[in-house]
Amino acid sequence: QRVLENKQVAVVGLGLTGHACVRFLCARGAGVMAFDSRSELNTQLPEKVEVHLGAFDASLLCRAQLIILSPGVSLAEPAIQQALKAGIEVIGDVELFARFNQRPVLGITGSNGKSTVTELTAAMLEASGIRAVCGGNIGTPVLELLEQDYDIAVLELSSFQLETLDSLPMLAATVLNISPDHLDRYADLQAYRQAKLRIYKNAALQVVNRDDPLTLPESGSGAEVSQLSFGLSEAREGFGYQVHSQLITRDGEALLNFEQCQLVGQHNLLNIQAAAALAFAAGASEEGIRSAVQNFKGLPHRCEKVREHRGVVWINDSKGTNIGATEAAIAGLRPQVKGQLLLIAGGDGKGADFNQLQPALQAVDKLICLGKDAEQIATMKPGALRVASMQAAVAAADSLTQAGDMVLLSPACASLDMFDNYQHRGQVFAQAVEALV
Ligand code: UMA
Ligand code: ADP
Repeated sequence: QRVLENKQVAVVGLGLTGHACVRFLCARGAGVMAFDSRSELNTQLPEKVEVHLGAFDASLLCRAQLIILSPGVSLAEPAIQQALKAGIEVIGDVELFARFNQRPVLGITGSNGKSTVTELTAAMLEASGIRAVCGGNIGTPVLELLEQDYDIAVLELSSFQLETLDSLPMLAATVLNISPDHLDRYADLQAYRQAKLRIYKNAALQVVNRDDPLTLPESGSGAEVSQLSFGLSEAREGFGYQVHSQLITRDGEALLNFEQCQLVGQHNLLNIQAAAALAFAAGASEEGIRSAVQNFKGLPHRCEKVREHRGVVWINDSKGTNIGATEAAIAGLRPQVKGQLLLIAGGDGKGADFNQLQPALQAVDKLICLGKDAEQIATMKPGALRVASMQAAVAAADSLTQAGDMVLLSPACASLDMFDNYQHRGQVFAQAVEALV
């Protein structure tokens, strides 16, 4: 704790992360300067915190001895680059957590499935009598965990959080999959992938997806580290799947039957295996793992059924915020649809190339697009509709459907062009669907 006392620390970005950092640093006697590029702040900070709003001022930032960068602020930000050049250390909140945390950690990253695997892993541990907490990108800033009572922290880590993390030892870590996302912050897919692979750096066990070679660490790194794989194929070692019996296996032995799980779709078959691999590494029991999976209903806004009305099923996958997630949702749900599948998509595409969504759209009968990048997505399917609001999207879908059809909201885009966040987008969708009844 003495390390922070009287140290001048700059907190950059005053969202969830920044506020947690300010509280943590103030409690440990640091002198805190707080920066946000917004011109107004609608939250209260302790009086002794020096707040600077508006464009980041490098000369002010350079007065700090340590900078804690929020994940939403890019390391490439010119003022941050200037501070780095001046020799000031720049870290993220997870690195700060690493320097104070003394309890075991499991780490989860990937383009999709992170929150599902994080929650499921924690449920498996809890069902095995191990107290687990979830934190990180899932919504609870990691520093807040330090005050809680638990045996193991299960951390969802985004590529942004991993960029500024160096020294967090983990019992096990996984990169679930890599598909294009956040290309407005990275030069290309490889740069994004490199940020994600950082999660393996201090992990005693690397849990990799053998169906997605991009999740494998670069050869030569960490040769002495153990590695385990999961995948859709049968496997004598690690985790696997027997299609004919629907059994998920561990080292070739039956672990649980996928038919008895409430999660559906191939992507969840992988999510379950990854969670089991992590939970075993942290001491969970087979029985705990089985019962947790069987009871796990999935998280809100992830392929969540809103309701059935006039024989039409309405699904909210508002958390489908990139092309890979929407592809998985279409592939996972299509087998359940007797009639037509309608997709509502669009929002802020974050620089994605929507040509990559085109093959998946062949399994969709009608496409309804909204938001900033509606036009780019609409050109991927002949006859696509463009609408101006979620209410209009739901009304259009309602007029086009009959019993046996399914309407899926899986935007393949971030929500911030039209909504507060993905939860808000999902709520507006659900309300519009309820209003039909
Ligand atoms: N800000 C600036 N300048 C900038 C960018 C942002 O000043 O250039 C300010 C904003 O004005 C705002 C604050 O920074 O006041 C927001 O900070 P932030 O964007 O880092 O967000 P937090 O509220 O701190 O939430 C972050 C994660 N958000 C992002 O990475 C964008 C949350 O993940 C996470 O739950 C939270 O920390 C706790 O760890 C959300 C997310 O969208 C769910 N993550 C992305 C994703 O999943 O795709 C990576
Ligand atoms: P994340 O936290 O990485 O955004 P979530 O668990 O919240 O992931 O799931 C978001 C969406 O991504 C889901 O609704 C689904 O459409 C898709 N998804 C979930 N797991 C996977 C996976 N393993 N592979 C591809 N897509 C997935």
